Amino acid sequence: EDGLAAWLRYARVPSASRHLGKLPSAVVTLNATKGYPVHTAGQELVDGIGGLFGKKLTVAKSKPKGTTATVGTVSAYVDKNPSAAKGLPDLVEDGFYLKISKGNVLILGQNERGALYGAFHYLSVIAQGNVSDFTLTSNPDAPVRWVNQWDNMQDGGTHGSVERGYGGDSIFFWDGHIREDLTRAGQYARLLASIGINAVVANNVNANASILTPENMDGLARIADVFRPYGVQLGVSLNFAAPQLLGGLDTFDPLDKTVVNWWQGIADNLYKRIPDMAGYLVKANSEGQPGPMTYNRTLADGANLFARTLRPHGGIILFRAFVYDHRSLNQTLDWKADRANAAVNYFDGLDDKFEDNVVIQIKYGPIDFQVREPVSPLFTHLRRTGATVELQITQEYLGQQAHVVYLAPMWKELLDFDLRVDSKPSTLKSIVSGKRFGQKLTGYAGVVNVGTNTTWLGSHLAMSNLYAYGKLAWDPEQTSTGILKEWTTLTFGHDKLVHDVITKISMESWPAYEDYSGNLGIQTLTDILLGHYGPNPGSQDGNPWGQWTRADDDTIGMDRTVWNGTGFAGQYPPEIAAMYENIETTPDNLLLWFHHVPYTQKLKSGKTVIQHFYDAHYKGSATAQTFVTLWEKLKGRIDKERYEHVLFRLIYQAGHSLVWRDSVNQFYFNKSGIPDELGRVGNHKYRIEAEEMELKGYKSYRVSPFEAASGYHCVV
Ligand code: BDP
Repeated sequence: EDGLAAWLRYARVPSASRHLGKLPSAVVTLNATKGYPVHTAGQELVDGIGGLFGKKLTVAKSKPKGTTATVGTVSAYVDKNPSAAKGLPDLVEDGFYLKISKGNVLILGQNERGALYGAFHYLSVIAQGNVSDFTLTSNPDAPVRWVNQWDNMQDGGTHGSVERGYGGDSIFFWDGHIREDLTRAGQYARLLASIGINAVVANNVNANASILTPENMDGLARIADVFRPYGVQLGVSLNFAAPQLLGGLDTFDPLDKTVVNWWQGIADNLYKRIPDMAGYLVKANSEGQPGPMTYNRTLADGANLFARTLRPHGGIILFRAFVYDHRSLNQTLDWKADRANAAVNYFDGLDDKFEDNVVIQIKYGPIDFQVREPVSPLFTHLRRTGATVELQITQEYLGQQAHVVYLAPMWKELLDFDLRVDSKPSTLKSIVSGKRFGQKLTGYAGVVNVGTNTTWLGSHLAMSNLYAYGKLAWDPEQTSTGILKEWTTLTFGHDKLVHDVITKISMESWPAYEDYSGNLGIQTLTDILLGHYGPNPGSQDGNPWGQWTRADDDTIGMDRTVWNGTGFAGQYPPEIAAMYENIETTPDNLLLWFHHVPYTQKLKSGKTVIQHFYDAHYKGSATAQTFVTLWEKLKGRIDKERYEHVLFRLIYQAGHSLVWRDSVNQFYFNKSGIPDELGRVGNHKYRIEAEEMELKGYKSYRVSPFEAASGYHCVV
């Protein structure tokens, strides 16, 4: 079990032979064409029921004798059975209808993709051991359910790396070109289709203009070809300066006629090759990327340029709200500088300026995928223009797949958060479903940096995050534990102990990580300038990328109030602004996000901030130690390959959580000089420093930041 099949293993269910009578004997596909989703659905049903139950199905064009699974679009079905139309429910785009009755299965999609989703759903239900009759109508909560890969076409001129990818090289690119062998890309599309994802942007948001050469456009068409059987559409990230970088024009001004024509040519050429292309993703004027503001044009001018070239082809553009100037934000120069303010400021006044095929893609929080952020207030400012929420399945700031962090509970908290627009219920999920403000194009974008590693993400357990992302984008009402249960059964089988252990580890993992990496809303205290991985609280301040802690010897936290701080709290609707403005009503877990307080500030729990820091870091890392012993209970209950792989990582996580604990605690102890009430911090009297031992074949090195190793040294 190398992980390649993920949750689509179709492993034999317990007592399979007892259920054979409740299963179809043949598959009928309606108007199926090879290379399109209805045909794929037929194939999956044959493979799935064969694998799960050992029953070999035949594929028939018309109704054979015996029980059948019929799969197709509603219209194909109604063409053949006009009288059935009345009994069928209303489906929205990509939705499906399932009717299971005594071994006969009817799977109808609003479109071909919906039919495939229905087939995957049916297979998932029976894989979980449920072969009883049921009827289900399932419609997606939002139309945009995209994945963004951050794959580079080339890296130092040699191969395709993945920015913030922890699972190997790109499955799409190699050596500046699209790979010849796209088998993995097809397998990826299959996984994504099974969780309702309908488009993938294959190249990095920090886009290389060379993606648009004729040769690479041909390559993109080959990617679209391997996606198409699964109903996954291709999207492309653009470099705003491509007219200049690639096209040889002397400008990339979005209002310049030659630029507009150049981009129209690009859209026409792409759609000639890929008639069903989903559209574009654009990162502009952010972190050094070019954009319309270079020419004093608005972000709307920039987005609309692409929207208009896509309109004749039916494409859409996801335009990112992650816009800020990392050079002008230097808190040492300006106490009020706050990157969190950037998105709302830049998009101010633009809501009614966007074309209707523009969607604004907004990261869940105002900064950047931190372990705890408030919901971005920009969601409340766009009422005419639709928004997608950008989630990060890749655990960039959350342990990079070397730490288990099950993210569904965090996403649920964000999606359920009520932003109280106009003092009315306004949960994030109701905004990104389009229900709250009535926009048509809204939804979800997930950064998923899979790679060539057979585990896809670099860790078997991290795949529950990808699964949960798709499930929540389809239906945000599902529970974190319910999704996890499904995923565990499909990935590891039915053993109760396996379920108990994976549930316990997963559900404790985000709180534990928050506890040992950065609590009370101070954000993930990672190294901010390099890899965003290990602890380096000192690196957070005094640089323009800034997740700033504003820590000094007596105080900590970022004052984002209107009355005294950066004013960020005032970007929320009044009820929420009032809650965050006041220290008494700000929840403890966001205290340091919104307020600058003494280390001795009392929390609602009665503890001081600094004592909470110390305790939380001990608590979180203690929880991580238990993951190892919990997992060890599963020896012999799951296959050796995955057991060992996960165990190795959990042991590593347990150790690294101690490094986190001691670094962060030591750092704030040094700063504040306030001792830990329990005498633990800075007191390692039973610890033996490796560098003090006799070393054969090892050398001792000084460590930076010093607090990341006891005694300032590590041994390598
Ligand atoms: C940051 C990542 C960087 C991305 C950027 C983005 O570190 O690699 O390019 O976000 O989302 O978190 O554009």
